[in-house]
Amino acid sequence: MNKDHKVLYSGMQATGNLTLGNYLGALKNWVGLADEYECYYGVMDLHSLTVRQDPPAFRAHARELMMIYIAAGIDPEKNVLYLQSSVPCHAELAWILNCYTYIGELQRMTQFKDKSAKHADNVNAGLFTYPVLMAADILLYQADVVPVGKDQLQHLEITRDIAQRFNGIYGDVFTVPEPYIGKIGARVMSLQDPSKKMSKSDENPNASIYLLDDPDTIRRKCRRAVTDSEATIAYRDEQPGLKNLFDIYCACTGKTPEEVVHEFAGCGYGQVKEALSEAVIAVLAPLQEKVKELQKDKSYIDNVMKTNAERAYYTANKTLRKVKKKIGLTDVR
Ligand code: AQP
Repeated sequence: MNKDHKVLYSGMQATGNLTLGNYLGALKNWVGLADEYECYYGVMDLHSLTVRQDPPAFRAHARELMMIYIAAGIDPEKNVLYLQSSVPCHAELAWILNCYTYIGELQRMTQFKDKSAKHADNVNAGLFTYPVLMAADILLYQADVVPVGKDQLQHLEITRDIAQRFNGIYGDVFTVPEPYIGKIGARVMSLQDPSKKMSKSDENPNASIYLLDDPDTIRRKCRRAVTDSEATIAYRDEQPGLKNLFDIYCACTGKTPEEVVHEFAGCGYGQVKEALSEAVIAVLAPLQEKVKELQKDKSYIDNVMKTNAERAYYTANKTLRKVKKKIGLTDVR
């Protein structure tokens, strides 16, 4: 890892099985960034607690996410890959930053409104203060850039506001992060409702292709994907289901929408779905193979989690100590 590089921070929640959306929209684009940036990628298990988790499944998902990061090509020696909960500084800084964040700011967050509507029986305080924990995640590592999807931009904005407010009082403590302007990943929509994004917490398993789905399951889900009754091969907003299938096909094959429309001219939707499933299977096969290998090597993953947690802690604690000193907390160690 090159310490002279700018710092990049990102992560994924360990809420469930990762989808093709998580892969094509984020993970795939993280590979190789370590040549340009000092990269930190968290398995954001503390964030996942805003929704009730089944403890054994949750633990397994967090571990599996770590394996998927590595299987996707993110080298744990060139990047820092770690479990958020293994670095206690996150929760500690989040508490401090809570005291520098206004209720009104948090009330404006659209994700809070969406998620509290979705989990109306469990609108907990963690769901409300989620953006403060996210600010702590980013600011602890003095991140210069954060690759974020459109739906997370508002959270990055509040992170910047909190950092600027804190710096305004105590001097330059935090780097104020910018959104990462790089290759933008594909936005993958639900196979069952193309107006919604493909999401790991979708209750309908046919809506998402999971990264570890076997080939037959992928073929079945593609066959059942919602299209339209126009029976026209075109790439346009009026045919959102087909457009989504083409977007996924383009992301998997590297082709452009024009090339793809040309390729399938005169075909039925069945042929598009068949070609799509084979393209997805081909993209996921090497990743699945690697995950299988990693699953057999328990001590390797244990060791990655331990050593990377230490590397992350070293950086995070440096920032936290500075923060504590600035605000007047006593350091007795
Ligand atoms: N459908 C998608 N298309 C493109 N990118 C996507 N991402 C998520 N879904 C799509 C990107 O994946 C990263 C991980 O996000 P996260 O785990 O923090 O949670 P999320 O964005 O809320 O993703 P999910 O799958 O919808 O999770 P749940 O269901 O747990 O809320 C982000 O970079 C995101 O942009």
